[in-house]
Amino acid sequence: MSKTKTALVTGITGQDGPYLAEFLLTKGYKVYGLTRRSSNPNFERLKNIIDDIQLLSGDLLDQHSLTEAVKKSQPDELYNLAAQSFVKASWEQPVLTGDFTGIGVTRMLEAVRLAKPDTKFYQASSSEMFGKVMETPQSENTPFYPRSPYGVAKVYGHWITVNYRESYNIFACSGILFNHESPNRGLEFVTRKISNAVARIKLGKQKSIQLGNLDSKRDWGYAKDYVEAMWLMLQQDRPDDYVVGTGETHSIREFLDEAFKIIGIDNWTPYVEANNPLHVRPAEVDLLVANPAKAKKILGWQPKVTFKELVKIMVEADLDRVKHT
Ligand code: NDP
Ligand code: GDR
Repeated sequence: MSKTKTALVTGITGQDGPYLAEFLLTKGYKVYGLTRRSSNPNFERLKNIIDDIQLLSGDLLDQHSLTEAVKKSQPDELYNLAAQSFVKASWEQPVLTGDFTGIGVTRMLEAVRLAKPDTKFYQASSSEMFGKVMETPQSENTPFYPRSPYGVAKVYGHWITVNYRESYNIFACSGILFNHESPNRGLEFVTRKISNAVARIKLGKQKSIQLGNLDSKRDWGYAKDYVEAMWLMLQQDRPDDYVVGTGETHSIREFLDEAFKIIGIDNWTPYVEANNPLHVRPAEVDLLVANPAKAKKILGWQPKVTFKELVKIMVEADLDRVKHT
């Protein structure tokens, strides 16, 4: 009989953590999740699996708690999803973002090195590392040019992961994931901000939506598809880095087109205030589009949900949620 595998997931309370945990549970894993102390814990996204996982306390700023979490859980696989992940906030809290999203990766890797060095390690790297893109589409070989303190911190996290692989022979992979969304996306991110506002406008609870730059383009996929790619990376014979995305790009305007169409509105301009200074960034990432050929060839990974389907999933989930609140 094969041994039950154990996984430790940091960032378990975020968007991706619960989807990944659910996926690992269906594969028969014992799943531990790392959470940080809060006066008002919010386990809403964990409600379907809370009884099936074990939570451990730890903070990316606190080396001891991370090492203890690895010691206690003895994971075969560690998925490091925890980060300050909101790009706009990284200009407001650049030092904290560097500490969580950058140095936090070193702390996690040190925990592995000290407590269980044969753990397979996944680092949640980001397409934001490409920033002011040096080529299109972006692949594993495209040079980085980050455009925010968040992007800079992720570049650090990426290279320290590569460095621990090369220095200590740790099975460490970096997944360079492009934007992935879902009904569980935080309300501050543009897709969910739009799907939620569209639902509220339809149900008469909101009149308009304030946004920033509508011209930037993103390669948007569905979060549930992307957690499978994370897992696949750790099932290979050797550790490596992979770009994960759909290979398609769409502007915020196109997202608005699709979202408003679902509630029967073709011209959304009366409902949208663009270029609101609160939401415009000091430096923008104009265009991201993945070249996911390596992930397809080596991992056999392909996205299942299309852009249009993604918008529909999100708007319909918010219509349902708003109706019942
Ligand atoms: P979220 O912002 O939804 O979740 C972030 C998680 O990190 C939360 O569970 C949060 O906990 C936790 N966290 C933050 N700070 C700390 C800390 N100091 N100590 C412990 N935990 C902490 O992110 P996503 O789920 O969307 O993304 C997961 C990872 O993937 C992130 O690293 C993100 O940067 C990266 N990424 C995401 C992409 C996307 O499109 N979603 C694309 C590419 C990369 P709490 O609930 O307590 O705040
Ligand atoms: P991003 O996602 O910065 O790509 O990072 P976000 O949804 O925040 O922004 C996408 C684009 O939309 C423009 N935009 C707005 N964005 C927000 N949040 N709010 C607005 O009102 C608004 N108006 C326009 C932005 O300027 C930007 O061009 C996400 C995060 O999940 C990161 O953690 C992850 O690494 C990357 O995706 C890949």
